[in-house]
Amino acid sequence: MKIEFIELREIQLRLKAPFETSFGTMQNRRILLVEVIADGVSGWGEVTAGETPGYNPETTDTAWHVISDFLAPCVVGRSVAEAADFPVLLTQIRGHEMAKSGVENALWDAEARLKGVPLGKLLGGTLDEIACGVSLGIRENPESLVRKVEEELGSGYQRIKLKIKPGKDYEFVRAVRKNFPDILLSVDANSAYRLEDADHLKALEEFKLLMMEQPLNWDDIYAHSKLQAQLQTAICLDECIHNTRHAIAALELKACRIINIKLGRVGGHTEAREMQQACRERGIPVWCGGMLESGIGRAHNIAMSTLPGFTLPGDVSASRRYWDEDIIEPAVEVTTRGTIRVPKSPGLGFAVKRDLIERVTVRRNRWGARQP
Ligand code: OSB
Ligand code: MG
Repeated sequence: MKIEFIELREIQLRLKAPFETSFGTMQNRRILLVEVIADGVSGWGEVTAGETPGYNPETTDTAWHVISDFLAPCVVGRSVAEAADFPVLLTQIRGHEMAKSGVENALWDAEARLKGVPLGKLLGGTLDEIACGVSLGIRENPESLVRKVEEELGSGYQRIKLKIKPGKDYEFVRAVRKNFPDILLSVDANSAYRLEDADHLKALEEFKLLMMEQPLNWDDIYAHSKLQAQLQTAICLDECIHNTRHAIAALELKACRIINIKLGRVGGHTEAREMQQACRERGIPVWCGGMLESGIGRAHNIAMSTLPGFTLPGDVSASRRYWDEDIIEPAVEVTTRGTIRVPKSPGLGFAVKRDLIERVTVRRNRWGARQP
C-alpha cells in the first residue's frame, strides 16, 4: 500500500451536555480527523486528544504540530505491505500516541476497504455484536446521578461507570448502589487520589464495584501496585498504560487486574491488538475505553472491540448520547440488550458525511496528491 495523500483537519463539535471529570469539564470539542489515500482508496482516522493536557500530555494542538511537522512528512509517499507495518515508519517519533493513532487507524480503514472486508475482521475480530456500557460525568448531587443512571439502564446499557473525585465519591456511589443493587457498577477517578487515600478508597469496596479505574497518578504504576495489594476490588488502569510493555509491567507488578484499552492512548490498532493479546494470554480482561469521540473514532472503537480479549462492556455508546448530529451514517445505535451490532460492510462500515465535515472544518493541511 502506497500512502499517496494525507489530509489533516480540525473540526469543532459541541457535545449535547458538558462532561465533568476530576480533571475538568469538556463540551466544545476540537477534534482532528485524518483522511489517508492509499492505493487510490480513502480511509479515516480520529485523533482523540483533548483540548487541554488534563487527561494525558497530548492536546489537539500538540497533535496538530506533531502530525504536520513530523508524522505526515515522514510517511507520505512511502509504502507498507499492510497497516500493521505502519508503526515501523515512526520509530524516530517518541510518544504522541494519539497523533500516531489518528494516522495509523486511517490506514487500517483504507486497507480494510481495499480488501473489501470489515475492519474488525481484518484485525482478527470474532464478535458480531459488542457489549456496551456508559461513562457518566460528575453531577451536582446524588439524586440527579441516580436519575441519569435509571435513564441509561432504561436504554439497555450493561454497565454503568461513575466518574468520581474527592468530595464527589462515597455518597454518589452509595446512592446509585442503593437504588440498583445488582447492576455492573464501576468508578473512574482519573488520577484524583493518592496512595495516602487508601482507607478512603477502601470504603467504596462495600458497593461491590466491578472495578476502580485509575485512582492514582496518571504515570504511577508502582503506586497502583501498592494500592491493589490493599484492595479486594480490581483496579483497572487507563492513563498509565501506553503500550504493551507498560501493560506487562503493570500485570507483573500486580498493579491492576483489568486494563482499559484506548486506541489513541496506545498509538493505534496495531499496538492495541498486541496489548489485547498479551492480556488474553495472562487471563486479564480488557475493555474499550472512550474519549468522547465523533463517529469516526467510535467506529474504530467498535471494530477493535470485536477482538476476543474484549470480554467486558466498553465505554462505547450510541451517537445520540453525545451529538445532535454525528459525522457518520447511520448513527451508532445501541440495542435494548445494550449491544452494538457490528457493521458488515468494508472498512469502518459507516459512511462519512463529507458535507457536514466540510461545514465544521476550521483548518486543514494536505500532503501528497489526491489521485483522480
Ligand atoms: O477516563 O475514560 C476516561 C472521557 C474523556 C477522557 C477520559 C475518559 C473519558 C470517559 C468518557 O470516561 C468515555 C466516553 O463516553 O467516550
Ligand atoms: Mg478512564
